[in-house]
Amino acid sequence: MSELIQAILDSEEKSDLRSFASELRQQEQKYLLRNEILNVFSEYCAKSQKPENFYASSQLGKLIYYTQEIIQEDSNLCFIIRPKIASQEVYRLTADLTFEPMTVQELLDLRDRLVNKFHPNEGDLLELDFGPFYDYTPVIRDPKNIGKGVQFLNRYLSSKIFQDSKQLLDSLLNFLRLHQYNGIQLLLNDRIKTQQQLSEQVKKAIAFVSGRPSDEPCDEFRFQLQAMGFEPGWGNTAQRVQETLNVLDELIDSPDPQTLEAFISRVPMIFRIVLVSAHGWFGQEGVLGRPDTGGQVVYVLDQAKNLEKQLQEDAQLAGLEKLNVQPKVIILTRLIPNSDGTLCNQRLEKVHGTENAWILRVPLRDFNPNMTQNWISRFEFWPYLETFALDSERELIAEFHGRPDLIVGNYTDGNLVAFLLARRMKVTQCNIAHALEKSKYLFSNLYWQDLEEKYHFSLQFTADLIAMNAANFIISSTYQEIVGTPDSVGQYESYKCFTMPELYHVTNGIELFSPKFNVVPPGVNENSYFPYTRTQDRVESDRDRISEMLFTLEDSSQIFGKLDDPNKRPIFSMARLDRIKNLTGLAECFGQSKELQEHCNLILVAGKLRVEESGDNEERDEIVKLYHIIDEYNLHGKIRWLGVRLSKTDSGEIYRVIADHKGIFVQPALFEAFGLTILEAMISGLPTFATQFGGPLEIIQDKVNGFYINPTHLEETATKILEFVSKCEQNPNYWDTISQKAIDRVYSTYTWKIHTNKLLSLARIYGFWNFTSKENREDLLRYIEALFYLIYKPRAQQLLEQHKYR
Ligand code: UDP
Ligand code: LCN
Repeated sequence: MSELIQAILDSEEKSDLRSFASELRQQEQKYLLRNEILNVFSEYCAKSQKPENFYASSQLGKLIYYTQEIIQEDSNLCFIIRPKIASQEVYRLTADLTFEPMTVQELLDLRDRLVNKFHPNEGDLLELDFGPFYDYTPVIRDPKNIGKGVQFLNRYLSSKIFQDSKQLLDSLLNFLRLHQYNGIQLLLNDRIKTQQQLSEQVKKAIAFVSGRPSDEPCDEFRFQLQAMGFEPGWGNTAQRVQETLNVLDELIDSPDPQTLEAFISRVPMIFRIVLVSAHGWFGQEGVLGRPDTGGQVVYVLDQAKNLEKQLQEDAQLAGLEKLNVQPKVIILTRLIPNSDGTLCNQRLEKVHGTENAWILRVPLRDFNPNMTQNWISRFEFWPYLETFALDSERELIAEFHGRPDLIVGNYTDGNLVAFLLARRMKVTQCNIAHALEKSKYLFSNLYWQDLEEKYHFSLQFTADLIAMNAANFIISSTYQEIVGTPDSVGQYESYKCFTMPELYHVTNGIELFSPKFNVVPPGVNENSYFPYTRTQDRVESDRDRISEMLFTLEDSSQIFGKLDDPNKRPIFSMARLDRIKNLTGLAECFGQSKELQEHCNLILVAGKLRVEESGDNEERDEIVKLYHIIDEYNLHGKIRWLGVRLSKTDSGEIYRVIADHKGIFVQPALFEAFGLTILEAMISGLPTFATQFGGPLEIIQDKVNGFYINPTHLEETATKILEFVSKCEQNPNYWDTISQKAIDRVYSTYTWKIHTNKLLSLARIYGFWNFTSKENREDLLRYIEALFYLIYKPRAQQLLEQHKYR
């Protein structure tokens, strides 16, 4: 960047820079974000009659393109520049046009001064820096490989085997001797003690099994293998055993990443998994659409079912059936005594359609019953997590008759509990964010003190730092969840460097280039959500009932609005009623476009219809706002608002019925971390218009299998939808083409089979990596513990005090 800046200063663009800087100084706002910077720049270009391509062709335009933020202090301007993904440079532009680099500390101090929270005495403020702990782990170099941690590790480990085969093969041998199931030894026994023996015996065993019929069950020759040093776990048939041994043989002789991955993915080492989803209503019926209960619950339930299936398949292929191996998956959540008709007050609930997957609900310790007996917002949940983890540990050990093999956390609270459990039980920890609130709320860290009463971000962001650094690996649904796009910062990236004025400065909050990050997107439940054209799998009476509910049924207790013309093309959306989901924005976009109203009806499935029924601030505000918009634009006769909570089958059928009517799905969120409704709509065959802010950018390929919208530009969004509608009116095949492409996209890229395979292979390779690298994480974990006890816990205690009087 410094060359680019120098080039500007040395050229005639210097005077443009001067005038633009003066333009910036005249802005009322002292803190400008990217969008605002671009606006000021285009105003400047218009005013000074710059050629149309000035932004693209000039050096200054380039600088502006890379600038994420500009902060003004006195006559200085601080440019926060992101020259490439996951990197940041900061410069001060002074009044006499000198550019000086600034340190991270100077930037954080400047931000503090901006909100009048600066403490000039050095050493007044705690500085958090996780950088040194990553010094001893290998890091990815090229930002485009971020999120492909496992490929990187495989490459790294196999090259290590190649260079230093003695040490790594020793580790591999010890690793293979480690595995047991319920006290039964797997893979290797004491007859194989050295690397040399391993290599010889593998060849012997290959020769032995290759002489047997390929489909002979492994039990028939179990004792011969045992005598050679091999225990169960190599395969269910002679052929499978031979294949596995061949892969090992190849790994010993000529290691490469694919062979390593192929071998480790076959090692039977995971049988018991915990998925922690602590807050919210976690159940199988009647919970969705409530505040805090949305995609995460859908995701975890589907993941549990599919993990069980995959573990069973793997155990069967490994030849462990006769050992009575029964993989078990437990979803750990809180028990809510006042459960409002749901099963959230039940300790144990079997997951439908599984043999051994369970929801285990552990109550919060008794405190003010107004809090602990009821649902608690995720923003208020922090004081209860430590004791919840302690109590859960006992219950998990009882349920599993031992320790689990893998603990997966979900969302900040679940990830913190996963950290506490994994630390105590010495188990591999995996994190899943679903959404990191930090990027959802603008300036949430800078103004944390003002927001504290409502959101308690000081606890949430501290918990995030703890859990993401402690995790052995992290899976994200998209690449941009980690490091954003060329012009926007990623969710994890936003934890790299930030200030929490008067609490701490984070100078290096997370290593984005660490192989711990892996992109593993979720799938969609293919039993509930499938293409509308699969009529043989649809139930006619359901279709008629849902159709009536969507378009004509009059029932003011749960449906608002009567359509003047139910035959118009439906624009459909379904989401929880919170601010970020922005259903009100969609209603407003529809309200402002008379033309859209001429062609279409708007149908929303959104939580509740009445303010009195909601206990959530944001939900109440959104309900009021939606009524207001309907009146303001007089949308009566053109909109239906369904305040219903649908069963899984009904929610699948609803998309299909909309597709029967050649409708479209719109997801208008101001920001969406991933967006399961988008997958659901697309697999059903609905042309989908989704926000360009967040995950949908990776799910949809614009104009190929769906469309991006900018939900802050209402007119532009309406025009995009109208363009599509009129294209379909001229050529009805157009709707079918996009519909089919949407279906294909989901089946090719977003299935639970792909997800679970990848997740399990990650868990295995990270298990092996932890074992072989003997990476000493103890110093990192001690640092993290100090944060937990010295920052998190006292603040949680304070919040608990406040809860006394709720
Ligand atoms: N959902 C539902 N009823 C509602 C609202 C949402 O069944 O009233 C379901 C929806 O089908 C999807 C999930 O809740 O499976 C929402 O997931 P998404 O990832 O779109 O958003 P989140 O709520 O997690 O932010
Ligand atoms: C939470 C969200 O906000 C959504 O974007 C995701 O799709 C969901 O969790 C599942 O990961």
